[in-house]
Amino acid sequence: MTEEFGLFIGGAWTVPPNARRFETINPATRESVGSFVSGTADDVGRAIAAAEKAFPDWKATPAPKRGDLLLEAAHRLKERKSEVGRLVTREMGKVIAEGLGDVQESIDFIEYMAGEGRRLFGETVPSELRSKFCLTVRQPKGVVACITPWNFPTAIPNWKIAAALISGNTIVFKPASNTARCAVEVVRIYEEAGVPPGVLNLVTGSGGVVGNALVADPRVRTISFTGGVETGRDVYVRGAQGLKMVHLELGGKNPVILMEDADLGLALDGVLFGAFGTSGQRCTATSRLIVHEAVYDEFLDRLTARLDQFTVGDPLDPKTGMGPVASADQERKILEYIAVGKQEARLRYGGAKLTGGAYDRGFFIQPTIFETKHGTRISKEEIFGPVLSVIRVGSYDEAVRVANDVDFGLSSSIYTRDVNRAFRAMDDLEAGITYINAPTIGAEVQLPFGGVKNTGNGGREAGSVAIEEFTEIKTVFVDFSSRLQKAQIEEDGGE
Ligand code: UN1
Repeated sequence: MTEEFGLFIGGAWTVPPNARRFETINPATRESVGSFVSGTADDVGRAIAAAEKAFPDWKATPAPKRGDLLLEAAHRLKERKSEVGRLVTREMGKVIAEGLGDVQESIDFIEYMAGEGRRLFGETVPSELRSKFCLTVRQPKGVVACITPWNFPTAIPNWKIAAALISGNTIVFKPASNTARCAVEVVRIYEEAGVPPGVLNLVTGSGGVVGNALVADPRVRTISFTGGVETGRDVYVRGAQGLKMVHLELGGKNPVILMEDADLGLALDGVLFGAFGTSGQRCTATSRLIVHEAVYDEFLDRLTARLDQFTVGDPLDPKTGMGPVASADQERKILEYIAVGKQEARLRYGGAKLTGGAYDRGFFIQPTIFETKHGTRISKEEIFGPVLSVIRVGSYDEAVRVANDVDFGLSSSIYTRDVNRAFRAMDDLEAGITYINAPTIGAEVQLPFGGVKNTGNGGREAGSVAIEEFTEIKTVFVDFSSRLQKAQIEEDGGE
């Protein structure tokens, strides 16, 4: 029997009468993981009302006390790390080391944000007038919507939830449908930690219904969205109608530049992890390898030799290198791109769905490498799967030109031993994140995360800047002169 879960509204798990349901499945086996309520606009309305009701008291709760709640949540998640990590792997398909990493990233960030409860700094700034004091304070925004993807089913929700909570907001959380079970677990952690009723609400269901209702509702002041570009643009445009703050984290087409002086062994490990970790389903995944011609043939030979040793299979087996892709939908899209690649580029490795035996039960695709010219669709569009486009270049300048000539700008990387070139790359690469001698994935939570161009609309998550998304700045002027003082206007009215 598939276990059934409800919505979490106003501090209680509820199943609305006549609720329609959907199930999530394990992408390695197609076994059912859980059954969830397809939330309606009405459910969203109730969740927003609960969040609105809970807001004044949560706002009034001292931020360090809100931090205590986060620490408790982090503590509980730590105790259950292995169980929740396995759940991530079962429902999303990433290998178990990465399932555990997903949970660890949640723990790290919740702890980090707990500390932010004793900072939430404002500024004090001198006044142009005597006996006057000027300062800023941070205030929560109110009810915020967190709309999250399936590829980091605990970490990305927690990036948003922990930052929103410490800032004093109340939340309606709408997770990706195919990782709804993980979302339930995220909410349970906060529930067990004692989050007051209404402060965190969960409405599962489709983007078309639940997401739309959140975006349309005037009571939701801020929307934090991570997902695809098309949906993100739609959320942004429609959110703009209500003059909402919309924070977007969208796609990537992240390059690794491999220069002729690179440590090739180091780069091999990095490219394998960056391109095929999480089956390439990270916004930060290495999807382009831009290689200097002097090391091109050698590196590709070594890369394909390493892939021959790579096992694709059961993600719960610690020896597996790469698990399935996350869903039938993902499999279809990736195979479509592979078909495009076969038309426009040279297939160097893989390029097929894995079949036979246990593979037939899940969504398994070979790690795939294309050799391509810059400018093909596979070299410019986000694939979000285990497909690496390799591009040959003749110089550093050409490498940077190619790296930058895409619509996205999330992560980027260069392998070189030349310190001057490394620092130049730091300046030259158009991306929110640049790695030197490391792959494009694996950002740490205490640093800002986000990108330029179509990767977003200028905001950053993680790091202490994460609170900017979820706070308003209030400017306060305290005049203790006991008389009317006029800024900008001379005392004697003179010129
Ligand atoms: C994402 O894929 O949207 O930097 C997030 C990384 C992870 C987060 C990725 N820490 O690869």
